[in-house]
Amino acid sequence: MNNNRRSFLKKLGVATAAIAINPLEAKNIFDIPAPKKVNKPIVISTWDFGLKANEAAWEVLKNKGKALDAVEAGVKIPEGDPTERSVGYGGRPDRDGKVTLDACIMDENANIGSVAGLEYIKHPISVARAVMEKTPHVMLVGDGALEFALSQGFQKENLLTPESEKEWKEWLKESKYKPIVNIENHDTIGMLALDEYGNLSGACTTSGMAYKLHGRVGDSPIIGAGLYVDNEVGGATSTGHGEEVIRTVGSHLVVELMRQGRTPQQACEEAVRRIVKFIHNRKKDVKDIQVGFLALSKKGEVGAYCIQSGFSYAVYDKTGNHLHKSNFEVKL
Ligand code: SD4
Repeated sequence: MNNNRRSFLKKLGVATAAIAINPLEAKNIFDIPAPKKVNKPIVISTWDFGLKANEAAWEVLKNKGKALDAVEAGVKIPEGDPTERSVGYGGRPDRDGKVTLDACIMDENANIGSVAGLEYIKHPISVARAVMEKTPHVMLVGDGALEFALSQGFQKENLLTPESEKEWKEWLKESKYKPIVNIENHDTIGMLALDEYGNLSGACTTSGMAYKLHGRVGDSPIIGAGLYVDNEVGGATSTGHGEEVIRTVGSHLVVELMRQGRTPQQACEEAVRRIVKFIHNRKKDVKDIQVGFLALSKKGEVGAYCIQSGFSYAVYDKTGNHLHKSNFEVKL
């Protein structure tokens, strides 16, 4: 065999091997075509405090900023607000009086970062983003998360405000863990944004269930449970009893239902019904449990649904910033 022929076959061999390894590389048949008509930019977030958070996110989006920057800026508003008793600074503590924070973030390229049980840092979402961008890992917890945050220049602060401390001391008198639906558990800000470039990102941050066991982790910092984003399909986030959301990998479920053709609204409804079914199967009382899902499709369509009345969400798009009441599954 002459050299020319050998090198020709060698080249051919390499090419063939490449095709054998990834036959779909040339044209990925799983690619979902980009939608033609898109409502963008848009940002949506959970609960009434979503309105203020959306304002900060919109500042980024309207100036052609990225969805990732928008969601980080947005959720930092309730994180930094001591009057919001369920997120970041001023959040209700666990049963030991410690404010432990959970947060995660996900961008259009499936980059993810998360922290759980993080103490003393006002903006856990920014630590989650630093985990995503500056470490080879996706999740840091407890002391390790704190050490990492300090190494990145975050300041150590006392997050337990006098109001939260007073309430906690009251709670200690009976020490019963019975979260009040829509109050002690209306904790979490989940936010999803679609930017001018058609890219999606999401963020989720909370102090978790008030008076939880020290070390308890909810759904909010768990990618797939409290937040999920697939840039071809849409994103979803959740609020409420994290244990129920983890059980169903709720936000991932919503996104996968959208991939199968459900609208964001239909997907949220189906995910809530799955949770309600599991509650019944486990013979728990649905009246003690709240879960709400919020979803945003690649086209900029919004969906929201919850177990029982009381969940609200805010939507900011070209028509303005509006608060909505979510429809719900169970009438009590
Ligand atoms: C948690 N899902 O820690 C959070 C709490 C929450 O609305 O969202 N409440 O389980």
